[in-house]
Amino acid sequence: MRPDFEDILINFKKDVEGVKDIKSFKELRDKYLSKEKGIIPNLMKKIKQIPREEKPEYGKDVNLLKGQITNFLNDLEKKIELVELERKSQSERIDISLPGIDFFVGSFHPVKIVEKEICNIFERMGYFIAEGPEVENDFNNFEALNFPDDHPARDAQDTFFVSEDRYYLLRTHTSPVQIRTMKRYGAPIKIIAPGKVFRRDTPDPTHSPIFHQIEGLVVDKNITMADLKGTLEKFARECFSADTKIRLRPSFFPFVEPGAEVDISCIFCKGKGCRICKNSGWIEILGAGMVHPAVFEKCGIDSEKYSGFAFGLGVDRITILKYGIPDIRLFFENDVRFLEQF
Ligand code: FA5
Repeated sequence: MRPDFEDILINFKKDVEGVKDIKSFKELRDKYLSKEKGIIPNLMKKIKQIPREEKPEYGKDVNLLKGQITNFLNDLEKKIELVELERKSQSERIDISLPGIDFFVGSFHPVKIVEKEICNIFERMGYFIAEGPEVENDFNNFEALNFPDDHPARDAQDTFFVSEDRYYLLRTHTSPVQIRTMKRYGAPIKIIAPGKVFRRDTPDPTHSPIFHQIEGLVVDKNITMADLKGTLEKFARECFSADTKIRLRPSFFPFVEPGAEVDISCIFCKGKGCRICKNSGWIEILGAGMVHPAVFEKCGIDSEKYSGFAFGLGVDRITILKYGIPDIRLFFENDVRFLEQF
């Protein structure tokens, strides 16, 4: 090879040492091979000025030089690409041993969990879900439910009224949904109505001014107290355990006749008597009875033709029983440490 070409090759090898990344590699390649300014293409262009007899030798040496530099650059490009790839995978590497980014996951409130469970039990028995507003009127909440004018439940001591004339109020139970449903759809009916209710009760471990009830209402021909008892027995077994028993005690609600308080056998001592059932072996969970004919009349249903039963259960107290919660007020304090356990 011509000595001046050998010098070019030596300089090229020195330049190669300065190549650190793909950018400096491209600069080097352009310096030697770019069509306009590259050293090798320039040498090729110069062939015209070379005396004729030297041309073959010159041409051969230029091609040799070009071949060596091109081969070298091709190898170098592959190496540089590998180095770049390695650098990229290092800088973008995911350390799977690092802890993940924690974020807050919400959950259902315990009262809502139990409300859903109870609704599911009744839905499986063919009940539809009905709803009513939390702000009610006196007619639906009291009058149509056969509460006499001087009934203590109508007293400001017990009820949150929302209008001066005391016609509008926060419903004190879910029973007004019975009235709304009967007036709207007539008989037959088979519904449950879950929702919030409000009473001016002083808070204590088992009382809260806001709590939750589920109302049940069945109206059809030939509905008897035996249907009520069988339904509640089935509910108690599904909600608590298969060996749970129920007991009906006579009681008074103006919108049912006869009326009853319904107890379940204590789920903690299985009826033997313990601190929770106050040694009685029984725990009260709901009120129930046969729909009073006066209520049917207010709603335009013929009480000679139809009969029905109704019940109303306190969801908060059932939740307390199911989870062994010591105080109803925990449901309304919104303490995440309490709520996230469910
Ligand atoms: C009623 O509210 C009737 N409407 C139930 C009813 C419906 C009877 C249909 C007959 C036919 P009572 O006032 O007993 O009944 O309340 C029902 C349930 O609500 C109680 O058994 C209790 O579990 C719950 N409860 C009552 N007051 C409170 C309160 N302040 N805090 C939490 N739960 C309560």
